[in-house]
Amino acid sequence: MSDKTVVEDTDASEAQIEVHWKEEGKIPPSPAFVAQANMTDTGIYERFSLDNFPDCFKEYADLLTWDQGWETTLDTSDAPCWKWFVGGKLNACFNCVDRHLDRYKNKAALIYVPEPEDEAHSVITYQELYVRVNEFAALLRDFAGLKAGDRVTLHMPMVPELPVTMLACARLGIIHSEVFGGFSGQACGERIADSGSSVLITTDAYHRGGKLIDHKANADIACEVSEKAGQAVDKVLVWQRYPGKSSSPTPMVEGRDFIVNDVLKDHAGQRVEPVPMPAEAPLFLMYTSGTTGQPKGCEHSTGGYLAYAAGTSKYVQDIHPEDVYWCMADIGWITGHSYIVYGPLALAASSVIFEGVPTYPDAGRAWRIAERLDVNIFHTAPTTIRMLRKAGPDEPKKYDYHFKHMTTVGEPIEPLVWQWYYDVVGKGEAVIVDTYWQTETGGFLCSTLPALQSMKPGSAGPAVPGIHPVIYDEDGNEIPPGSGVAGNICIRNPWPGGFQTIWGDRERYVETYYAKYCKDKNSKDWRDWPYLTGDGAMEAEDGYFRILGRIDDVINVAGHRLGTKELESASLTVDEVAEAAVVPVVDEIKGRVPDLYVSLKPGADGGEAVQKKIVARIETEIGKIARPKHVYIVPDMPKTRSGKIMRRVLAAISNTMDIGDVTTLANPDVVEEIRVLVQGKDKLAAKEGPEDLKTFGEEG
Ligand code: 6R9
Repeated sequence: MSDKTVVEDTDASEAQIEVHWKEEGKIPPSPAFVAQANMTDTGIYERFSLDNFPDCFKEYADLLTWDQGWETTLDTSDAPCWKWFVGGKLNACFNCVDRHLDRYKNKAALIYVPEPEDEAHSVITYQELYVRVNEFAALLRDFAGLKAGDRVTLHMPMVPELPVTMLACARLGIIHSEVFGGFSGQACGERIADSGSSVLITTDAYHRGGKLIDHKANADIACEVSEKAGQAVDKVLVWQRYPGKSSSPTPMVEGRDFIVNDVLKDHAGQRVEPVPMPAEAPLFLMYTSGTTGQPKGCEHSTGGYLAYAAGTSKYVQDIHPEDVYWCMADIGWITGHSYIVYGPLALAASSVIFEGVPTYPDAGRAWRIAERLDVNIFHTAPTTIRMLRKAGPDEPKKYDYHFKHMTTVGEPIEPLVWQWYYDVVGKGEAVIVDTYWQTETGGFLCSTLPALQSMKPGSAGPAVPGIHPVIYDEDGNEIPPGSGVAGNICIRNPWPGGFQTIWGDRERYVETYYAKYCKDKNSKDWRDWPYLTGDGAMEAEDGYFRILGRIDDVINVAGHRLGTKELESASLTVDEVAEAAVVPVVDEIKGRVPDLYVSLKPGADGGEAVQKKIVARIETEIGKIARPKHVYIVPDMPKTRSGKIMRRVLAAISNTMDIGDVTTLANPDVVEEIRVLVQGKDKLAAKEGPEDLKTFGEEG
């Protein structure tokens, strides 16, 4: 990378966030990638300009097959609950399955890779998917008594029965609400109650990290929790990990629990007509990943959502039907819904589903899968990239796979980690898209279009076509591009992928996402309702956005608002460091100062020397103002099941505050280890702590 320029330190006001991160050089896509890309027409940005809004999105809607055309592209009459393609009717399952049968019935729709390596992968063709979805839809309708508009909760791990279940629901217009399989029975029960589901669909067991996990046990807890909250579950449908054989010691509850594989026999060979649904009918609910507070059920639409997932899959993911596409996210998150199931299948792609963890049994597993299946599009998150880099920095070289395209999603990626992804995982051949978006947004907000723009490590890139961001400071002033300061990134306009409301709580939807910068609460004009993402961001002169993380993750040191992410990024440039997390700790003089938590690469020496080295690096990269109060070397970071570092937990430990519920974390045990390291063996009495720290680092 050449032409590195340093953004001048600017004198930012209190309402702004200072940015000290260096600008990185740009890397163009290879001619070979450009030659085969789906989108090479620079005119697309003009077509999707605000002058052509909202009709420009017809281009995405036209990727779908409609039973009835729409009359109104964007209906704003219930602002800010936007409705797209009103009057139009379509079926999401038909669009992802039936319509591909003519050309692709014998092509892989899903390729399932079980975690145990001695279990062969299986291929589900479009024809096979069609049969399975129809039979299960018949079961949902005739056995479970479900119909369009009903909600059903799914609590399923990474098994092919999960997309089969989602698509069967979509076929009938049933609103599915998949709860990430790694979530507890308690978390699932709360979501069942919130969504008002009377049917729970689950799996008896699944493999993860070398263990066969009893998943059915969660269903019993979930039903109990939901019942207490006033929502009884009448039926629990249990898919078996190995059909015909129970893999869970948890008994079935007579009259409530049914083994899907048994009941399915009554529906063998049945076909169910796809129900044409209004475009604005909810397709699914996706609860946001916060570990505290009442979860928010984001309601996604049928027509707008599917059009947006398909359009962005085609142009940002560059999926062609002949590609082998592997997104390693879990289908239980929005990434899996949009970019494992709905987007790719709408395009007749072959989508890989992997049951296990990418570093089990060793750091080569992911690359063996890529080699065996000849995957050419790969999609994962920075947390996984860091983990793979930590566990086996040279592993990818040992395998003969070739990616044309790679994605990073979910968090800002440090330029250093980006470079490893590009050089080692991508072997210098693959383009990278850094896709910035949220559960709420249904699809991408910012990313390069890979054949049209160069990559810039650490930057998500410009807004994708049809998305028009604006960065406001705390007082609502627009921060111009290239000014070197950051603010709250908002989107000026609605787009078809955006959620329609929070299930059952419109007021919270308006309050959380629109109240801050709304120009007129009675207005029916979308221009008065910028969408608040809740993220801090900076726009460079070239229009690329750098996302600094949740605005709540900003630390105010003596009046300087520092993005935690850039401190973390500076720490990561120290060789020994594998992961870093920064949290604010109360300081009498400066108000807040950063506390730094780092985990080291295997074999690295965790002595005082490395702590000093990190502090020195932060001082040179950012300045003395950012000097951490402590540097704690920890065995691992507390993480959510989706791999996001729970800075809230670390902040509570640093400030001797109540740690709260950590049971839904991926690694709850590490929390106590860290607490002992920071506070000593005897548990200190929790302090009340200041208000801003209570919400620090909270997701959603
Ligand atoms: C898709 C997904 C949303 C939050 C979002 C932001 C962070 C996502 C990012 C990114 C920097 C990226 N985020 N993608 N930050 N660069 N490319 O992750 O949805 O789980 O709802 O999280 O994740 O802070 O607001 P979700």
